[in-house]
Amino acid sequence: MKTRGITGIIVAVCLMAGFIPAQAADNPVKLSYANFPPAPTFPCVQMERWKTEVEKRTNGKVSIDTYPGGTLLNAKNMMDGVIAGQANIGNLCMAYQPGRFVVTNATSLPLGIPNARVGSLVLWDLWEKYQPEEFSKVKVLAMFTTAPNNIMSKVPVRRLEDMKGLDLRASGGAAQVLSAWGANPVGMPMPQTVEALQKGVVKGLFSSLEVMKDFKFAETCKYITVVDTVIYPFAVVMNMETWKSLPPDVQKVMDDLRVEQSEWTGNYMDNHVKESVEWSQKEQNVEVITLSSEEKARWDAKLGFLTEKWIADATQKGLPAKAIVDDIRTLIKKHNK
Ligand code: DTR
Repeated sequence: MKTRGITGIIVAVCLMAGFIPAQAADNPVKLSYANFPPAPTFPCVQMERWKTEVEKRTNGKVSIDTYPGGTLLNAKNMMDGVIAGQANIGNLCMAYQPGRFVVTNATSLPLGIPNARVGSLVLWDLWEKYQPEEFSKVKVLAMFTTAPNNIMSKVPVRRLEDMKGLDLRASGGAAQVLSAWGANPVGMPMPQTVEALQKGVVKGLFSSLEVMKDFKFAETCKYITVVDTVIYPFAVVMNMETWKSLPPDVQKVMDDLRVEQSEWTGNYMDNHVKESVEWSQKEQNVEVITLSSEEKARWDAKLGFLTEKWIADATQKGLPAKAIVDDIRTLIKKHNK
């Protein structure tokens, strides 16, 4: 009794002095945030940054428990798991479900997104303009993309002919790019790629280059071929009931963070790609192969049909496909200034 009285006095004094945020002393809102890849990778780095910012900006009214490494939801059940409320928040790679996220996956067409910062801002604007039906059951908290994909392989790829029949891991739009170049795309979420490379199921992968360091792929893939092609789009979504239950001031903090977080992640990714390539060259003796402009033109020429094909397919599904592609092109110019 006595101790409780003293504790009460201490809490009251702290509150008056502003040491403890009012809500934190009551019941902070607890939220779970699920992510599929391991903690050191970029989707989880951005998750921790968002958690820190939200906890700080809500003065402790909100506390977020993060679950990296697929411990709560994995790559394939992320969206449905969040809709069902198995996690309050989840981060998903939309390329893993190409048919489900048709509009936003159009950003992974070969339209020339130059880096992750531009990609993230383009994706955000595109989503906001079209508000596709597939997001109607969730609240979107951020959207971002990887940096452009490049080839990481155990064998050198110097010419288009070297791609013939090469087993490379890729998902979604990126897999179609590999097929167009004559390679054999093998689809699987990123976390499974480590074992697939070790066991020789694939000879390399097609992804943004920060994974050379974060997944230590540089230990097995001694070659990078710079093709700087398509990106992978990601989304962070919240269960709609959770969103509706949040106090308006907390909602405002999260709303105000949406574009900022998307751009922050793009910038983080772009810088981290540079570090990863330097590390791969210095510490892992990785060779970076750049294509001559004539050789690169041969690669690019193989990709032209992909956008036309996407427009035809998406138009059939009733989407304003041509306008979506035109918007992406315009948005790239706008954000690349
Ligand atoms: N390249 C995509 C997406 C991706 C890029 N870096 C990471 C890191 C962790 C998970 C996914 C990704 C992919 O290959 O899946």
